[in-house]
Amino acid sequence: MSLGAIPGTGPNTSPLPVIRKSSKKTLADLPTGRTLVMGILNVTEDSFSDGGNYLSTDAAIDQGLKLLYSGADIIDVGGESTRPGARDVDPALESERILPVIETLAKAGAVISVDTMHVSTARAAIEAGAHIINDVSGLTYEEGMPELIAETGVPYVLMHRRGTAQNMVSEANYTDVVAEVVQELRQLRDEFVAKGVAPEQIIIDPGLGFAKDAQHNWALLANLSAIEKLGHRVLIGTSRKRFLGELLAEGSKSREPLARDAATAATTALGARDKVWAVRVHDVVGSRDAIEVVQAYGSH
Ligand code: PMM
Repeated sequence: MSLGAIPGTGPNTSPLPVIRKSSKKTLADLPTGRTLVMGILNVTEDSFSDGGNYLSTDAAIDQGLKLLYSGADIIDVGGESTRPGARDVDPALESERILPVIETLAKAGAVISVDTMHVSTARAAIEAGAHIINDVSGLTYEEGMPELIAETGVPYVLMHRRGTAQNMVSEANYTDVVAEVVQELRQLRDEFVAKGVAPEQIIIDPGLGFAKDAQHNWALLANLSAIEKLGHRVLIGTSRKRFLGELLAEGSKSREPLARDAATAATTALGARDKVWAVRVHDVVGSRDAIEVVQAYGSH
């Protein structure tokens, strides 16, 4: 039996496809009464769990449509891997990878966010129909990004990260991770607002796994209310991340990324209980189901 066929593992969590009809087209049509699900579409060769799977435009569009019809509220399209040690991708190549995918998925009725750290890519993506910019660069954001976000008025995911993909592992030093992340996010937010970005445009993300070890991630996940106190919508990204692999390790062998989806859905349930705005995940069905469970539970 292949790993993907075992119930509860990988993208084939359900033995039958789950289809949730989607007709939304704009940000304003997104549901407001529950945590949203952002499906991950990495048009990259080296992302840690799905690198190389969707590098061709056709494969990426196919996967985007699968995410959409399995219930993703937003599709997060990225053309550059952000994992520790990842190589920088030239913004021209990044745009070449993602623009045709964005155009097609936006026409198909998807709300699109774009995972990019580059101002030129973000601008081109917005022109191609993207609705949200998701920037993981944190404290090292590219010059001109606040001005672009102010000018276009699009929602902007402001994520916490110290350092770059090359050196962020050595930056994971905190005395009080929750207080320091909140403080650094507040400073960043204030810089963006000072440059003309409206506070309502900003979505805050604690950046789990970015310059954070497993204990830092758990502390942040257990204290989302401290992040929410900044007064913005909150997004979290736990999907298949290393801290889940370490939690589920057998001996010294970390659980494989594709077999971390059930644990990811559990973190979605935790986030939904804390009323986060959205979760960024690979396995959309597992997280949509988890959110429904939390909603039913909360209504009694
Ligand atoms: N994680 C990854 C990439 N982009 N964006 C946001 N806002 N938050 C995250 O936690 C985040 C992100 C890394 O995961 P991937 O390589 O599986 O896409």
